[in-house]
Amino acid sequence: SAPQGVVLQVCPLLESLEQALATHHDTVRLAEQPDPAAYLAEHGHEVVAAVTSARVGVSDELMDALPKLRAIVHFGVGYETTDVARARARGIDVSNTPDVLTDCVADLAVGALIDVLRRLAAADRYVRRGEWTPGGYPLSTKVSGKRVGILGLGRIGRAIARRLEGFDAELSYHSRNPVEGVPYRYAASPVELAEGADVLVIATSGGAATRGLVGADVLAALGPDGYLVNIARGSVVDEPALVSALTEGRIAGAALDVFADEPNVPAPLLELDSVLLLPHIASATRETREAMGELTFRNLHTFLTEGRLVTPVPEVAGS
Ligand code: 8YV
Repeated sequence: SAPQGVVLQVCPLLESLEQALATHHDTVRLAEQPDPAAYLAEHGHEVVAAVTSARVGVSDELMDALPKLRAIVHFGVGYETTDVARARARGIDVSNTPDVLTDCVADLAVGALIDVLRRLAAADRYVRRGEWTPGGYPLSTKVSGKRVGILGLGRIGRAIARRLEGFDAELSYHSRNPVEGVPYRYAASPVELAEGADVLVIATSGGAATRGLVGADVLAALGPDGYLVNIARGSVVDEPALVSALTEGRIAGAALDVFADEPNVPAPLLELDSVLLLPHIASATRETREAMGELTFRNLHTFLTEGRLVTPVPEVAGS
């Protein structure tokens, strides 16, 4: 059955999505309430659906303040910021925005990989500093034909692998279980994956199941000629271990779109030309963000009119 009631917009969202929510539903913006806690105490029981971002999710505290909540709709493919098991136990449905961002995230992963091996952003800085002397810029590392290990072979991991086939990459992957029907070599552990790779690309989901999966042991296995690319979540990497591996030259470089505590980037990384630092922009194109906004809206709208979500998250969170 289709629940009737207030839609709570938990945090600022894409403008066109905010407009659609305001136009078509009885939507309240929590962040714009003069006293959000007072609003929740007085009106929390009116809320049947919450719309939030992958970054913010719905905290346990907020969930508890919404006794009639029936759906949590995320803008973004990640939803580790919401305790899905807790929501399920209360009969709350949860959705995300898979597929629509896969191309852009995979495009950016490959672009970032090429950037860090060929030192493009660093070379741009060199030119802008007026330091260009013929033959003066240090040689970089070839991309085509490299051994690339992909951690997490879901939709995004596979899209990255497909693109890298065009660069004659030797592809391997690690995930909790081998994936049927893919032509890539399966590595039994992240360490084994890193040992056999020149570049390690992290494309797994975030959350408790993958926290710290790439630690000092994996970075040591990647080695001083190895590169790390992370377009997933900063939590997957032991960030202090990564910072020391990079500053001490125990890995060759890294391309990072995500960090443990965004928007805070560890200060030592700012000094390193071997690191590409991006402000979590893998899905951030006009086309993809609009598609994410539309899918977010469709999830909410279908829930409120038909009582079902269009893209519910998988049964077991994180799979
Ligand atoms: C967004 C993301 O940057 O989809 C995700 O999981 O990380 C990104 O697409 C963002 O989290 C949207 O709120």
